[in-house]
Amino acid sequence: MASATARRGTVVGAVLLSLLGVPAQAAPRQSTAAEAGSTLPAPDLVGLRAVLRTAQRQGAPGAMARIDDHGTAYRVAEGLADRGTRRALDEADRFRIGSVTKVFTAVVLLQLADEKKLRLDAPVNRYLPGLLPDDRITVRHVLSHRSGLYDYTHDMFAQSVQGFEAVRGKVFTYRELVDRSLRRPRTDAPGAVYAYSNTNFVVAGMLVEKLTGHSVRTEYQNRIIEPLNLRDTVYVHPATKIPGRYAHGYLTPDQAGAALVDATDQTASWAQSAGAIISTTRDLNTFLSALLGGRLTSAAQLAQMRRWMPSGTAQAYGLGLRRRDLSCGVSVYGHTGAVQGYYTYAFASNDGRRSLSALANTSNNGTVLTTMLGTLESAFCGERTRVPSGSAGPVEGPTERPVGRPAAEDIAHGIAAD
Ligand code: HEL
Repeated sequence: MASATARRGTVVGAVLLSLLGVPAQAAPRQSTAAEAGSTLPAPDLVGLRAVLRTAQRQGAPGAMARIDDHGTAYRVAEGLADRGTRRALDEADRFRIGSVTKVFTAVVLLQLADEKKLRLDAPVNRYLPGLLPDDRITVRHVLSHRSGLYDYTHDMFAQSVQGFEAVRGKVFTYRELVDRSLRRPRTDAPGAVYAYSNTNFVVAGMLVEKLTGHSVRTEYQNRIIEPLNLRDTVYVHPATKIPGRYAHGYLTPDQAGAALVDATDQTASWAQSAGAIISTTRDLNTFLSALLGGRLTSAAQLAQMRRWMPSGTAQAYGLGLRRRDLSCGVSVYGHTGAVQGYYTYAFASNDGRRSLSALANTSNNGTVLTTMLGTLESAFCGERTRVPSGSAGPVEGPTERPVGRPAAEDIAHGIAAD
């Protein structure tokens, strides 16, 4: 299983309640013994490699994962970082993490709550007067995707390649993005239901900038990146290049059989505080371990992040944080990301002592996205949930669904299946 190169999957020992307006079903979930971390089964590295190879067969040029477990790092990578040069994907490669950015943005706001500069149940309009058309929309609604604000990316990316090419060089102000959302009716009353919308985390970015007087870039840097020494984590918006060593990202066109589009260079301005951070698997594991380990916010604010709303099959959403309930009964906490060319999974155990970050360098390929969910099973459930080689199911199957339409993922409208 282990070999000398990261591409072959080197295994290396490394040094390393309802008072707040939340409905009853959102009460914090009790941890099980298995979630305590120390009782987790050993990671299944053979199964992990099989998942990555399957993603590759299903259309990802490359796929990789890193598990950090009580100071030991396990790295597995398959395939290519760059189809042009045929350079192998490597764990040192940076990539666009998409909506995993939302966890960073939420952490900054919860730190501001710790500093008494922000109240989660205050209306957004208290801090950004006149921004939203309804004074009942609170900061908590925004961070839990219950604002009812329409997701402007539904229109923007209705056609994947054309939509992307139209914005890849554009620079938007936050207000322009919010205005795009407000041109459409709101989807629900404030607080009514969970409905994922990037608009929420654009508003969150505006709150960060208003309350601190600094750019989100400065706040990510000072509050998270520097304290945790995340050397490969950068926010370069509106620059289009990923600095240093990076994996290229390949967008899958909507038309079956059309050539992949290299989507690496873009402003990611449509995403900004909702999805424009660049990082590595190592840094994401460090970040989530620190968050779940209680080293980024007070225990009280972390508990707020972990007040769950159901958000689909075997998953729930807190404040900028997803919970996924795995087949072995273990729940893990983090986020997923889908930005053109890159699918990311970044999750940690209840105590933060085991973390998994995984990348497939393609997007708009729902089969790959669903397959990559298997990295969580391998990392946290061990061998018991390994899908046998050659069996039916997501792990060996060809692309059976139209591209861009994952089966069981929690995806914004117009992005994937209902
Ligand atoms: S979608 C998600 C994921 N989130 C949301 C956000 C992010 N990413 C986006 O909103 C990007 C949408 C366009 C992506 C593009 C592609 O696949 O490259 N798709 C299309 O253009 C489809 N027509 C809920 C999956 C998350 O996990 O939170 O990241």
